[in-house]
Amino acid sequence: MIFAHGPLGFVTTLTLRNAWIKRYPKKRRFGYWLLAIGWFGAIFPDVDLLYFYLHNASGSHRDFITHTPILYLGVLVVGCLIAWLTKNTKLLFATFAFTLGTATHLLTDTVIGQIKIFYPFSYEFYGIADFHRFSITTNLLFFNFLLEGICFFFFFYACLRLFVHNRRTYAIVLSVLLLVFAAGVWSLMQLNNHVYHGPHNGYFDDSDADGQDNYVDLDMDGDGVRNTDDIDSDGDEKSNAQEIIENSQWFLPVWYDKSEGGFIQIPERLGLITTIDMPSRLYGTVGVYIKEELQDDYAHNPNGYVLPPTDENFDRNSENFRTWFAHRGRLETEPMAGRNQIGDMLFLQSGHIVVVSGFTLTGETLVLDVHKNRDIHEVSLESLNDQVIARGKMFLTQQ
Ligand SMILES: [Ca+2]
Ligand SMILES: [Ca+2]
Ligand SMILES: [Ca+2]
Ligand SMILES: [Ca+2]
Repeated sequence: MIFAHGPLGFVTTLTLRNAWIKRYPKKRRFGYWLLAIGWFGAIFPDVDLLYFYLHNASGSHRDFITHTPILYLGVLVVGCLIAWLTKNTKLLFATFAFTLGTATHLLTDTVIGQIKIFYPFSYEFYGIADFHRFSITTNLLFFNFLLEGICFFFFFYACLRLFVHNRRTYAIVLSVLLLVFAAGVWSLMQLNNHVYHGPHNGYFDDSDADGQDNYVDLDMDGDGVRNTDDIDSDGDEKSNAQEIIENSQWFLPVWYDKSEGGFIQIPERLGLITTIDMPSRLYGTVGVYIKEELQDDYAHNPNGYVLPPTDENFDRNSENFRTWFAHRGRLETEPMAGRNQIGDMLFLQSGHIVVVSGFTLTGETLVLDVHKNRDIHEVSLESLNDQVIARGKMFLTQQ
């Protein structure tokens, strides 16, 4: 969940507020404080985003202890203990409200993401994506935003019950709320047709059970061959080339992210796409994670990288891509000399990047073209009227 953490914390804390008012009818005001604390608790785990965006963007912000239940269990135990020793019921209720809020945050984060539920006993991430049902995993964004909408609806509904006592106003506001909710669901269904639905390789899973999650495992299927050298990186018995051909089709109805990864990448997290993010997402579907490849290379040889891994655009930079290909001996700067292969990243004269996604029967190269000024298409390279100035060979081996 992205937006509705606070409202959900508020709504769930209503139960505590009611319990408080029942017990202390004369101290109603503190009931409102409990709601505010519930709201605060529900957004608190994302405090690690500050570290991520302001200091170091090289990992996942969900890797931090602030996204693990153990921290808040600790807060609950310590808070209750102090409240019990000092006989302070306000502190007791405040502790409950805060930890209830954090619990709703972690729980709803398992909808589109995964969290380390059993940390520090296990470093594994768990979430709804673990069900591995295609109908679920490809519609997670829809479920997520439907859930966000429901949370917002109940939040406004609760506010209505709390603060509006005039029956006529109540009826009008409730009707508006229902209309807005219905319009929101309809818009979401439309949007859902234009966001990325393609397969993903269980980013936080550990396919080969070697203790390294897929997204940091440079040999994801554990067959001893590095992802970028492996014919079948994710070990699902379909070659990378075959999967690139198939998976590039998932991009075709997607809308371009006109903010170019802006608004702290929320449109992108919604499933819209930019030119620079398309290759990473496409390679990710076969089990090759560019960000981690680049990080690994940077650790050995930072020469040529224009942005460091701590920059959030480290893996969203054309020059960094080129540097990585060059360091691995896979950058061809006289591209007309060789042959295009599936998965090649082509750097065009205009600065645009495309990925080779197929060939026509007559041998023409087809590329996945994600461009801000046109619909996302799979087109013949020739039709782009743009010269290839460099070719990055993503996969060494072809079928
Ligand atoms: Ca692994
Ligand atoms: Ca491998
Ligand atoms: Ca393999
Ligand atoms: Ca495969």
